[in-house]
Amino acid sequence: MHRGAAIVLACHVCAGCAPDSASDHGFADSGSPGIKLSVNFDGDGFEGSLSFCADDAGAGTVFLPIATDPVRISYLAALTVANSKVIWTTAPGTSSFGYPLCVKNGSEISVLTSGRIGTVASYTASTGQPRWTSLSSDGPGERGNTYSVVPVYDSSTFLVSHGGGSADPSRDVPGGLLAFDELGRIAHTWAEPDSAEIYSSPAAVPRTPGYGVFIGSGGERRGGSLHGVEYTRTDGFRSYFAVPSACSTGGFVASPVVGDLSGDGALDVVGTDFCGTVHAVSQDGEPRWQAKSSTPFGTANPLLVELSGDGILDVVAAFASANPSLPVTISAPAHSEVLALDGPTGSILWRRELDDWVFASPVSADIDQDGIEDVVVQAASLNAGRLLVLNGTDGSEVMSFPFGRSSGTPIFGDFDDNGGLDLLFTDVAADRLSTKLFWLEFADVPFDPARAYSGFRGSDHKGSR
Ligand SMILES: [Ca+2]
Ligand SMILES: [Ca+2]
Ligand SMILES: [Ca+2]
Repeated sequence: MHRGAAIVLACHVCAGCAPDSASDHGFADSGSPGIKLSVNFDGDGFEGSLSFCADDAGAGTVFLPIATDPVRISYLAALTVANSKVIWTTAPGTSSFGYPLCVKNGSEISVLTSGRIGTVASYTASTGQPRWTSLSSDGPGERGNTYSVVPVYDSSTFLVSHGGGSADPSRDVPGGLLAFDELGRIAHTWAEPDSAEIYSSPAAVPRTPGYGVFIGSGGERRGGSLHGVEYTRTDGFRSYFAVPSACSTGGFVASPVVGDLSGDGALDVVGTDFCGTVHAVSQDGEPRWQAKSSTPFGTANPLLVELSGDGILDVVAAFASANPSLPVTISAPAHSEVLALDGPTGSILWRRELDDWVFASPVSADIDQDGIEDVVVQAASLNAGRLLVLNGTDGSEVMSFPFGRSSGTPIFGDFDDNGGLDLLFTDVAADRLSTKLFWLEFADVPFDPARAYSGFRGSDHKGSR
């Protein structure tokens, strides 16, 4: 169905990177969209979400966090995808996690990135020059990880969540939120009321008198809550609702998303927990519905997308039978369930079971051009991964590619400005020592610059954290 797309493979630097060829990747030379590029990176990009920052000319830079263990060799890589050049990488130890946030201040573009050691750093986007590093902890574990940074007040203030990871794997650091300014100076803090850890990133939407901030707490071994927190620049944070996870053995690891699920114009919040449950509440915390998966672990952020034809957003949620952080569960047979749920009611539109783990957040575009959005998921097993396009109407497979082992979210765009829809995604080697970035073009699918391809309000960071 997508004929004639040229397959062009290039390969760029990194130690031991040999030129690729189409045959190395097992791609047929017809019948599938074109692989335009693959780039190798040393290190583990499993948990890093891609971001793309366009400049005024429409060209731009792709940022990829490599959150390799040990943390001291983690780094952020930047490349211009149009010519496949890696333009800079940060120094080893400037660890990176979550979704790198592009910030435009006049003609100056910078990127904010979080670390696994309680830090946030700002770099000049064109050169990788450090601008500042803030929120430094006294040592690993004080704040735990920091996750995706979210802008509020026209990017004069930024919010970031932290918690969870510690240098001592038996200890989970209590979670919280920080608000800081464009120079990294902390203005306000919020502590998770039950001292639960945090692994998710906040969603923030305007809500009188400031912002409604939604964050999931709890983690991989204990319960937590989906919190509604008010934020104002003058008074800081104030908790106003908390919805508990459905079990005491898992909290909200995925990030919540925000959209109107009932068609009344008011925003709702959707979170997935580690108990196989999707929670939909109003942005005031009133219950809408819950839906249940037979598979427990929700590391993928839910996707809000209209699938049913009624013009109201629906929910796609993915759950896996293993938690990538816990070896005891990853030795279990790979299994996952992708649910499409009617926005107003939570009833199941379709359910798709896979013999892989879906850890990454789904994204959507109308790949088969039938007028209904299709759902792109990355499915991982111990040794391999694949990227699947599921028909948005019934969950059946539209097409698949034999790469995509990652928990980072892929991104849609038109990176070569030729009008054809492109997708960037990563595939991490089974030994987690190297990561390959793929650029796919769906040449027959027009890119629509007016729409957002991933998520819907809140959690625009798209990250799995
Ligand atoms: Ca709908
Ligand atoms: Ca479709
Ligand atoms: Ca393109």
